[in-house]
Amino acid sequence: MRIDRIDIIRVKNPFTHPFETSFVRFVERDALLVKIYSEGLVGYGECKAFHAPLYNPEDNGTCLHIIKNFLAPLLLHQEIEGPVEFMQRVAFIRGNRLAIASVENALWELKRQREGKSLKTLIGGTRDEVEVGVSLGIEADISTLLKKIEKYLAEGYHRTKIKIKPGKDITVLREIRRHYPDITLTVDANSDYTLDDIELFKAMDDLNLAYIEQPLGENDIIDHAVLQKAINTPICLDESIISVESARQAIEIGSCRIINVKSSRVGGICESIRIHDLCRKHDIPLWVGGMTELGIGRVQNISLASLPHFTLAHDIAASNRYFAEDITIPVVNITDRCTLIVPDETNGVHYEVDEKAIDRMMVSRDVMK
Ligand code: OSB
Ligand code: MG
Repeated sequence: MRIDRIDIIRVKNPFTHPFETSFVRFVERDALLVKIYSEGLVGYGECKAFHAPLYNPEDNGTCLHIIKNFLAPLLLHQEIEGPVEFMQRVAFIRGNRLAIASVENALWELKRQREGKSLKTLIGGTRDEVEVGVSLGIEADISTLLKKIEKYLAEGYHRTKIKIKPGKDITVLREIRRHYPDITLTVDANSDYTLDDIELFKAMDDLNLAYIEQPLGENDIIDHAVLQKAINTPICLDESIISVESARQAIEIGSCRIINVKSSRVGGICESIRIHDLCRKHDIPLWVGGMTELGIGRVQNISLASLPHFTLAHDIAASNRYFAEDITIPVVNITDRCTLIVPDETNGVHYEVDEKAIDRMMVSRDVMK
């Protein structure tokens, strides 16, 4: 395909309720959209970076710079076969995976349209629908959190994940378990602890958590292996898994027993498929992680989750879990079984981009042609 024009659109969409993690309290989704024009078609990719480098080293500013000055020039007015060839062209770039993934995702979307197939079919997905879990932020008090848990359990969410940070962890979790002894419960520390906290994690073994997500730093895969040997609860790595190589190393030294895949964090769908295949071989269960994405990213996550070894509930909530308005038609919504139907060629499930909604949310636009 020939690439004719690339726009980078910055949008802001307010959250209906603030979402607090150990690293920041989000009040809006500040995101970049990459819009690639090719031979009369348009493919969008959503960049999953945030306004600041808080979750990983990239942010919207660095992504805008990388896309504009390094990625777009590799494509503009050139022929390219698709996302696989794009990944070969960007192999010289170190890191900057969120930026690379946003363009890679847009190229998958163009490939999908050109071939008249679903993303599920293109990547070899096998599931018709996928189960959804909810990720709940840190709240000022336990009663507010308990009310939220109740609300999402009533909606049928298959797994309840609670964000924790030092000082807001074991006491909160014990209280949740007192009210809900049997629910599938997990925690996400977003890298906010160290091995000095090992006794705290040992104490969590009594809480029957399905997993503890990313307790230690992004680069601490050795310390994660030490921690995993000291506790019974499985560790699920998020931030630490940035490539198939880092997944291989983490599995080899026993840093985790579960992995959450975000196609953005690992540089795209091509790399996500490699991680999927590796983890399938090693029997490491997988689920698709979320970044409070807008609809474009959310829809691509649903298709990724259709791969056979994504066996655990995903952080791909209904759009209304975060937003009053979104950028797809229809907006992503759950079934009465709290699942998401994976779009394919036969089931009539199809999402269009809501250009008018994007225009309402737009704060800037860079055009390259
Ligand atoms: O660590 O999984 C995470 C949100 C922003 C950044 C990192 C994470 C999260 C979530 C929310 O947990 C998942 C979602 O519903 O999108
Ligand atoms: Mg996480």
